[in-house]
Amino acid sequence: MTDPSSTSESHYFASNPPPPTLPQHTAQANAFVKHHHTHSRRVVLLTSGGTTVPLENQTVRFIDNFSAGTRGATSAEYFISQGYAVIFLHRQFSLLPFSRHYSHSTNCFLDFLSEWGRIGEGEDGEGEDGGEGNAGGAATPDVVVKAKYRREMLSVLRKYRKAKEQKLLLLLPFTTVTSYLFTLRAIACEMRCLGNEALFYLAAAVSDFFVPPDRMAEHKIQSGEVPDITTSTTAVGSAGGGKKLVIDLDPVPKFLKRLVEQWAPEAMIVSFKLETDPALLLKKCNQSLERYAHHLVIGNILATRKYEVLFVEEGSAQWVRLQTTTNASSSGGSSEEVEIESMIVPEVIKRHEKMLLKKAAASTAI
Ligand code: PAZ
Repeated sequence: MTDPSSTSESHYFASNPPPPTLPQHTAQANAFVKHHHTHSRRVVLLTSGGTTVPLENQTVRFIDNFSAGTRGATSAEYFISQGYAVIFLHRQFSLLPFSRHYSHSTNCFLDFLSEWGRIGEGEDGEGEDGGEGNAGGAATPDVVVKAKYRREMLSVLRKYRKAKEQKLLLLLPFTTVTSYLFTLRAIACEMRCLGNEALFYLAAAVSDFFVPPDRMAEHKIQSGEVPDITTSTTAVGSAGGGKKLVIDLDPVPKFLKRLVEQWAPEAMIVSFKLETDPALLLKKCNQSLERYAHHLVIGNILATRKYEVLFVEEGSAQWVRLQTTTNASSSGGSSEEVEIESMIVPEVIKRHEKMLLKKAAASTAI
């Protein structure tokens, strides 16, 4: 009997246009994978951020979700520090590894800087250059990092440079759910040569629904007009005489099954599951494991995702929690805060290593 998910997935790829960036991103992934394969380095495909669902072909409006890419960008740094090469498939303009410490924060990055030699610029330490300033007055002052941020920034800078020099990070952006899925499929196929050295860490918040192309409005939906009845995004008269935008979405086929069974059959696959109702979390994680038969589901609740996550594997469920409930999100300032990804990533790697050992033992036993 034909698996219905396989036909809906084939239909999805046949009926939606691939992103124009696909050939370039595939070639980049190919070169990256080859490079690290020859250096016997493990590679993780890490997805991060939210996908959009466009409502118009020439997109003015789209549906989005909350994800800023914190989990993904933070995890990428820990994978790199553990010797993995990272393909970072991320929502365009979401947080990036390393630069995340100084972007999207409450501080503008300019707040970390001061002019070299200027004294008494403000009450929060500006001008405190440790006595090295050119108070004598050079013609063009230099821009320097404020003393109180230097240690932390130097540490981030060194890690970033090392990752760049060793080519450990490949940044591939997406925006829509369709471009995400096309790119995920293409990269997974490029990674097949890595066998079980490949790891998938799927932290992106991917839309479950989309507007299929045959029902997509070409131009900006006009609030004053009732569009063609055949379009899915249809403005109709409401009971009150005003206009209502009714959006008719189709389900996105479940791709995890395809990833596990066909695109990356030997790799270790870790998915994330987000819920808002704690009573549902374990059940949904178990359902996901049963349905897709992959290795690990990491469950998290929207409100507490920065402090605790639930590791769910076949036959076991285990909470991983931070000791304190301090907000560990990046502020660029203190290095004291512990990020939960510093606990998640080593736990995932431990399981990856176990899987590699098990497979190695099985192949020598044959
Ligand atoms: O991007 P972020 O750090 O704000 O959020 C991370 C997350 C909650 C999107 C991620 O941990 C997650 O659960 N991703 C999968 C979501 C899902 O499809 O259920």
